[in-house]
Amino acid sequence: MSDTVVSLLTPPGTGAIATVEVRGPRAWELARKLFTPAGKPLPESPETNRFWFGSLGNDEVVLAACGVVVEVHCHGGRRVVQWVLDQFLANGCVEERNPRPKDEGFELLQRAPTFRTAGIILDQLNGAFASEVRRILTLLETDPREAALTLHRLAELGNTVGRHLVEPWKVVVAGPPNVGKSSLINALVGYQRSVVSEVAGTTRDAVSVQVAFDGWPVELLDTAGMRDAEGLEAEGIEHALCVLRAAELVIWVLDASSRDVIFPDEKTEAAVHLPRSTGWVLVMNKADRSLDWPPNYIPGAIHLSATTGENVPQLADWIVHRLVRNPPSPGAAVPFTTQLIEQVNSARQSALQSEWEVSKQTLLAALCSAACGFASE
Ligand SMILES: Nc1nc2c(ncn2[C@@H]2O[C@H](COP(=O)(O)OP(=O)(O)O)[C@@H](O)[C@H]2O)c(=O)[nH]1
Ligand SMILES: [Mg+2]
Repeated sequence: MSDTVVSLLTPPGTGAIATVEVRGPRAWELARKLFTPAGKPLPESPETNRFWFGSLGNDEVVLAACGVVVEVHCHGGRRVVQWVLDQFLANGCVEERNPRPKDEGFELLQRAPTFRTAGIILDQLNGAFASEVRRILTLLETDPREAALTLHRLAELGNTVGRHLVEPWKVVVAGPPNVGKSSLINALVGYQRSVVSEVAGTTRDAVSVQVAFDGWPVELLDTAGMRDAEGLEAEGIEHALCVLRAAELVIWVLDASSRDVIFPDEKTEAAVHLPRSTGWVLVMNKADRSLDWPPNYIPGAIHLSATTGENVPQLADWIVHRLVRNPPSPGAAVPFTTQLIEQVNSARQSALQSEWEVSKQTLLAALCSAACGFASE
């Protein structure tokens, strides 16, 4: 039985470029047999951090190697890819079809919307998650309480940051009509994107825009004003309610220049059935034309002006603070796939109930899921 495995790392189907990975003790030997370099012959053993141009059959490819792993970057047409796979299969490799988390990690890396989240995924592909899990496994033997604490922190990072390395947090801007919701989104984004109008209630559809605050991906969603209305507006409001229910954070905007401030109250929350975990931020907009409010009239509200930009950066900082209270330090472990997040949560749950053996087994399974080949060693 062969212990050298060939697999397609890029998603199946036609693409511009495909990556075929060969992993195992014969990987380099087979690369040397099948690959014709454009320049000097390949060295006897692979050199890390180098790549070679050349060809495999008629296809021009780039070869990269690291330890027992060789990558062939070839043209992405289905037939070319199959042909490349076939060459390695014909030479005794076995094909691995099930994508491993490492591949999932690479896929996530490609989809990461910011350098910050890409950096976190890369840290995990370089073994940060695996080594932290190993450390916890050792702690489970020597100091279970410390293990439980460490697991708790790891699970928290998964549930907050881990879930948003690719998918943005949903932050909904809501409130009565004409308070400056669309203007606030524009101010946050820094360019004109939503419909801004003098007429109350013109944002019929929720308009969304994706931004990065401090490197964290955030989708800002505009909503129609919350009020009783008929016809088209009523439709917009129904849509807004749906958007609100999906929110991770709601920025409720009030108009500091008007006596008619409308708070989100229990009725609003009940009406939209917001999950308890949804956070709220109160904003008093139009600070440039603010009435003379007594100090702290609305406790915790951020006074700002979408028009002049006053305190808008502070709101962005506040949003980040609410979404990511404890950001991971550079190189820290973060459960980075849905499966790993679930496994770590489940291991934490077992540790909380002092079911140390179950916790250990779950972590071992997570370690197995996260086995990142060359990266985790
Ligand atoms: N003076 C002042 N006017 C603002 C401010 N923000 C928005 N407005 C004005 O308020 C009106 C309604 O704004 P809009 O963003 O469409 O409100 P929305 O209905 O809540 O989306 C527009 O005329 C805006 O120019 C602000 O900070 N200061
Ligand atoms: Mg609007």
